[in-house]
Amino acid sequence: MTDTELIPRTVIKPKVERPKLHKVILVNDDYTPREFVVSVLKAEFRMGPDEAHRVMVTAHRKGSCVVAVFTKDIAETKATRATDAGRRLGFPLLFTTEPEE
Ligand code: TYC
Repeated sequence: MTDTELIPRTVIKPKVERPKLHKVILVNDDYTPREFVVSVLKAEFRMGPDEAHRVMVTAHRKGSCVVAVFTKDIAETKATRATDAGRRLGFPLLFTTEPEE
């Protein structure tokens, strides 16, 4: 019998699950200026001007556009901050979140 056979073993099964990602969605409205939407996308979501413009135009044409995916906390914080940036200037700009399938 070897020494190691006397040691009771606990088999630890790793139980780590990948956190579910949440989408941040930009919602169109009739009042927020296009350039302001682009500036919020650049500031809050670190987008370059071309990507920010493309996302803004997609939301404008289709009603909404997925901006990015994050863990739940980060998605909600960014959506709130971006929505508040519009509200401070009296715009109805809205960012929402929803879990990815
Ligand atoms: N529809 C707005 C306008 O014509 C621009 C806009 C685009 C607003 C996307 C919100 O999520 C939005 N001024």
